[in-house]
Amino acid sequence: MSGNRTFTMIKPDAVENGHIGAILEKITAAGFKIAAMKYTQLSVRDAQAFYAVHSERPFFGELVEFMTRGPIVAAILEKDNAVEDFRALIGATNPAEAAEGTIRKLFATSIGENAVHGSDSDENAAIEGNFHFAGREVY
Ligand code: FUP
Repeated sequence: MSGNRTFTMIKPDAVENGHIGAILEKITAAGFKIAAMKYTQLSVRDAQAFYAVHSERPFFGELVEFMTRGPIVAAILEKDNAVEDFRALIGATNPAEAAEGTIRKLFATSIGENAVHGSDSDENAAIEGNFHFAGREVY
């Protein structure tokens, strides 16, 4: 059964380019409720831990550098079928392959700087949400 929560980050590129408001508008217009949210900057250690699954990949160093270069917006989002519906809303990892109207198609510039993160499973949504938020920060 699919869960009703997912985790997202508006990444440093989208923050730098002034897209926080437009992205939150797309998210709420798609029916997601905000269960938790914060504006914060990842340390190198945070980014290495968050993306540990990619630690052996050739792009890992660049990914960590990118994700730590400026602030992000981290949020837990709530909706039926949250993980799958949010992945559909953001589009493919590579914006060149993302469907029209998706957040990455609209706001991302490259596969490395792709504007938003969305959890890929209910299990990872819970792990990632717990990484960023204490229980009392989730409503
Ligand atoms: P996604 O689940 O769509 O965020 O994509 P992945 O988990 O596969 O990748 C996580 C992040 O690694 C991406 F958002 C950007 C970075 N990445 C690259 O820089 N190059 C790649 O070829 C694949 C991923």
